[in-house]
Amino acid sequence: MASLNELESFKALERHFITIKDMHMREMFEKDPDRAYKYFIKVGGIKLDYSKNRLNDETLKLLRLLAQECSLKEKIKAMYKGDKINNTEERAALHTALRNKSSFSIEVDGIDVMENVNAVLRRMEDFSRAIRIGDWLGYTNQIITDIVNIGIGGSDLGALMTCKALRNFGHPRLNMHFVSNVDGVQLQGVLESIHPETTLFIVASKTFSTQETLTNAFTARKWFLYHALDEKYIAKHFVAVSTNKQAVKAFGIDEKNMFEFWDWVGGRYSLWSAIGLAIMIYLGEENFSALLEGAYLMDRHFYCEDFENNLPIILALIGVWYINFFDAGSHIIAPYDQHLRYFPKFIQQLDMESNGKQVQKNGAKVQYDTAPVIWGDMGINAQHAFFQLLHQGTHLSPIDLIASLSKKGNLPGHHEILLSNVFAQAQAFMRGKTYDEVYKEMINNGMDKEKAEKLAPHKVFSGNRPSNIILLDEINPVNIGSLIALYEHKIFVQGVIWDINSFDQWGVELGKELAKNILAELKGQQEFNDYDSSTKHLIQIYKEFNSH
Ligand code: G6Q
Repeated sequence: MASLNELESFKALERHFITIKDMHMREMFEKDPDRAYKYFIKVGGIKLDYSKNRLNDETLKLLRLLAQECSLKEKIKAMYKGDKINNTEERAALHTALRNKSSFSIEVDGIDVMENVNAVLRRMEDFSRAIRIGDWLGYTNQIITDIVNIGIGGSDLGALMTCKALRNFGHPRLNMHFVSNVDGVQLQGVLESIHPETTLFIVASKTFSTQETLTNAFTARKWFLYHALDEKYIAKHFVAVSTNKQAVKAFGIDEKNMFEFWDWVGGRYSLWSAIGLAIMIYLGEENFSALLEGAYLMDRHFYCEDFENNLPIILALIGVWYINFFDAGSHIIAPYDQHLRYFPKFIQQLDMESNGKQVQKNGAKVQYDTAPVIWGDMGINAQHAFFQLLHQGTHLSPIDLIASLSKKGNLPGHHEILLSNVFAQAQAFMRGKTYDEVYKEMINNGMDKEKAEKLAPHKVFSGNRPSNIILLDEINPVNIGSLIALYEHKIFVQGVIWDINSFDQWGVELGKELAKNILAELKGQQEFNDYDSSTKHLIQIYKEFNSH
């Protein structure tokens, strides 16, 4: 594919950008009050208001042309039918197969994957049911009360985020724990709060070779055996989720206690697979199925709907507009619902690990920006912290404000406050406050002219700062499934536009590789001399500090 910036539609967008870049959204709303209705879309239980963006019909038309010129339609089809679109690892990216609720078969290397997908789902269901109804007993015949998921990155964040998001649907007896950090403080804290007789450990690792996960898993195993005294009890308290049968066996977990998935499931796209075992145990098989249903709904929408009415495509193109034309280097995710507190973290991995790339699929260096820095936090708290920069700082930082419409479960009076803040923030980002408005307000409040003139510049908000408002009808498994799939597809579309491989992650390798020698050095097992002076110095400081 030609470089993005050489495409006709890209050049047309560059010309169009010059005509629109200084236009204020206030003006756009005044000229076209209909934009609130025009730039609004609803899919299932998710609504998007994208009217508060620096764009018009022409912008959207040109962005859609760009998507066409990048063969987006064909590339969506290729992903869904199992083509090996992850070209550097020669793998398909088939998370859509994991929630394929249709009866269509999907093939990889000529083999229908749906049979295996459904077989593992059935096994997960049987196992989850047994834990939930108390049929699965620990080594002293007690029911399981605590689940500890040991995994990191894609084998942690999806399950953690979803369990927290859907806490209201969780089994009241089950306490969920997630251990990812190799800093023993985390595991120790969990071990101090659980009992070996009533705990199930899920060791979740696609490769089953991840240092942090295996270290935590071995420590947990040791702790368990210290209490249980007999290895035969491991089978009642440890299960594995992995693609690597041999390594699971070598760890001492029986194959019948292993839940399989496949190399075509990327870590950060894996919560729909057996990696979601913790989710299924906590929520139950029906709610897990509803989660898949919600994702499937978004998958169908993404596949079938034309570009103009396609939610993930709209979100993706708006993002491209800011990144490649306005030079916006970051994007903020701000949920206004306590359940979604891990959502920014989850999207941070999903987006930045997928699209934080610097070469096109053919290896040529990109001549344009790719993924923005994704950051964010609970919106309501962030208003009292970093929103200052978003309102008055010098960077253009587009933001997604995410909230649920339903008051259900909230304390009286709280939900209205929450939602009024979502709407007010988006309004403030868009409108801002001019010098005249600020000045007049101060004079009307009785301030003297001289003081008002001094203070006014500090109280000016330039506005014209873009936001998307994403409203969920309510927080439930279907809507959470749709929301996650929405972002997955948004990220995919952007990867297609930038012609990068969204499904590999070579960037995480170098540090891991270098850590091996340094670890041997810190343990005093080996000495290497080819470090830079800073690394050498740091190693020396550590050794000296711990030598007495
Ligand atoms: C995700 C990444 C990465 C991965 C972890 C854990 O897409 O590949 O976050 O999930 O490094 O890997 P394992 O599941 O193999 O332990």
